[in-house]
Amino acid sequence: MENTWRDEYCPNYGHIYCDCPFVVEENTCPGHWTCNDIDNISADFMAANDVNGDGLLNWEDNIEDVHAEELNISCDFNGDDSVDACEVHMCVVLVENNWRDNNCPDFGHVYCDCPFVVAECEGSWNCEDIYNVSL
Ligand SMILES: [Ca+2]
Ligand SMILES: [Ca+2]
Repeated sequence: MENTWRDEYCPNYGHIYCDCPFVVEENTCPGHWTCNDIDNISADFMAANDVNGDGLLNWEDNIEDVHAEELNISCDFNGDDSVDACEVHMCVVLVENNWRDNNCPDFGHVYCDCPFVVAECEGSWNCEDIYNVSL
């Protein structure tokens, strides 16, 4: 706008060129996974490995021993010897954050809620119950 104005009123004055004074955060990290990607990867992983379709990955799925062992060690966060969809999901989130630490340390971590419904535990309290009980 300034230069258009100068063209009109001071054509001999020349144009002005200014560097942008505002820092636009270069917050990019090529190849990173979004929560959406992580959801899809987790779902694919479950679909590929949950042979009997009960929503859990464990010995019953005939996964090769070593594979299942690794799976349990790295993803069985509650130690019940099965890996449910949310544990897979959490595992993928950890993998992603680990990757970011190595490749884009300034990019920050991703936090994703588990998009899967895992088996309900009858009589258990959910967060809302606990909130109500705590009052
Ligand atoms: Ca299974
Ligand atoms: Ca588990």
